[in-house]
Amino acid sequence: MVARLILILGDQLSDDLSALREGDPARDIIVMAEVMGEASYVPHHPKKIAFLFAAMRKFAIRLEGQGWRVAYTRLDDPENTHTIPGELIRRASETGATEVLATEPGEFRLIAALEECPIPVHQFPDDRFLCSHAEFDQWAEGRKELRMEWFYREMRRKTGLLMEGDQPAGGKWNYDHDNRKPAPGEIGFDGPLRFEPDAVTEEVLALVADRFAENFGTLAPFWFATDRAGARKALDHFIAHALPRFGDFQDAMLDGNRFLYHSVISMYLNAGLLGWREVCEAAEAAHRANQAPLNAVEGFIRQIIGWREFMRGIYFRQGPGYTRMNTLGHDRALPGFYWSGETSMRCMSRAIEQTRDEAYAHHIQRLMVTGNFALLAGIDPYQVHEWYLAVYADAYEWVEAPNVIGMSQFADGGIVGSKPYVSGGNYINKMSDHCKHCAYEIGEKTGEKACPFNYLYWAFLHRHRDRFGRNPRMAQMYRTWMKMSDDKRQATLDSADAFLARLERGDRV
Ligand code: FAD
Ligand code: DLZ
Repeated sequence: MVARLILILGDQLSDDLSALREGDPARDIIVMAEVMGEASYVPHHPKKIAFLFAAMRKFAIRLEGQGWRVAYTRLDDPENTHTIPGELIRRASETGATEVLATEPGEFRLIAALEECPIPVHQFPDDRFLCSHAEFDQWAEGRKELRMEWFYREMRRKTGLLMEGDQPAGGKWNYDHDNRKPAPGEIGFDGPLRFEPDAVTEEVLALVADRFAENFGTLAPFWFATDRAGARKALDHFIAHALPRFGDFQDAMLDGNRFLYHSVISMYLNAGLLGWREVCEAAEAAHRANQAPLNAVEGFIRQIIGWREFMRGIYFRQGPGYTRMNTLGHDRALPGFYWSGETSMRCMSRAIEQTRDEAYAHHIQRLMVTGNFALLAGIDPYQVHEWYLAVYADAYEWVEAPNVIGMSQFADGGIVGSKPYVSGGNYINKMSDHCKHCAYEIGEKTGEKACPFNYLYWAFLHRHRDRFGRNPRMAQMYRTWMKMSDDKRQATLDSADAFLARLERGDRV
């Protein structure tokens, strides 16, 4: 029988991949390829590239150990065509294969490239997720609004996670109310489990250091797990040492602590080294063994079977045009300090520095610091999207775009969220200790010394009053704005204009 090719992409490193289930080790040849087409469609963080290449190389070795033949292309292979379709064509001509089995990629760009490939590519659903495209569409059909909370309850019922019969454990679906504590003085967790690079990883690190030296982000020290066993250890470490306090301080930020009680497993989940079910079951087991409280475990499981699946559903339902949405008409260029960290706003510089060093920032840093600033300052959402896609080790379009275009920038006009996530400096001050170290004054509302989030927030509301003024969830804020004296409102708008002019001139802000 003629051999077939089985394509495995860098974020498809799972034993239970649909394309592998369709294949036959005695007949088929697996194709894996490090290509510039994927490594440079945005300037990925070097840690992200190194993580994926090392994990891909080790997954190829694992597959060979299971009896598969693997045609693996290294980045520096002189024959490398540097695109995924190019590598499929090359391997087909080497082996005589006439068809390809693939699992659907997580990005429309690559789905289209496979559809256009001269060799027929059968794309099987990526069933490593809980909710299929058809199931999400069925749930969404006919609803006036798509809200994560309703979707999440369906997923709880479907999985039986934290369920007692048909009722949620503890009597409530959602314990978020208990999960908004400000930054604690001390953190009793040393952060994610760190791994020493082995020989395979060292070789990749040398390659990445050589080829991607210009990209934003530091490569060393490199501490990620790069195989399934390591990723599982990192998960177990989180469950044992951080999960119990995950809920309480989920929204907190600290100037001197980058991870607080977060799991830092998104890059492993998204590359396929961990699966949603084992992660959620490990958390649920900790709760059943009285090792983690319900508010923490419910909050954690909601992120995975709720937000993560919901975001994927939105991406695939909205289609390829989603990343270009710009409902608010924002068009300012992304400020240079997103790439240098050189800003006097302490919360921003800390979030960007840690992004540069770790290819990681936690949810509230992404949403309420760098995302909030971009939205308040009216930055072009497509440029914001490209930045997030490049700088985080967990970033793939299916999950990054709905978080950025939808949740963070409101560029989709309310498909993901019913109101924009915007705040003045007070929120950041309440949830963190950054403001104590900041060059700006959090207590000042106008003028050069005032925290820019303060006046940009009101200027944003004012600018978009026609759109948001009648939103019941924002009515209180508009009432507060209208209660201010004319002079105060004018001073606020003047401060915002002056700041944005400095930003556009490229002055340090
Ligand atoms: P934890 O806080 O420990 O949460 C546990 C897990 O829940 C995460 O590992 C992740 O798999 C899942 N999760 C939590 N929130 C979300 C969410 N909103 N959407 C999807 N999954 C979620 N997440 C990505 O995986 N890739 C991205 O490219 C990405 N871009 C984002 C951009 C913006 C502007 C925002 C606001 C959020 C983004 N997120 C993204 C969601 C979230 O910030 C990260 O999943 C989380 O910070 C990863 O860190 P963690 O593993 O420590 O998560
Ligand atoms: C992100 C990424 C990078 C940096 N490099 C590769 C690569 O060389 N080969 C590969 O197969 N996949 C890579 N990826 C992951 C793909 O970009 C990802 O599969 C698509 O964006 C779909 O999610």
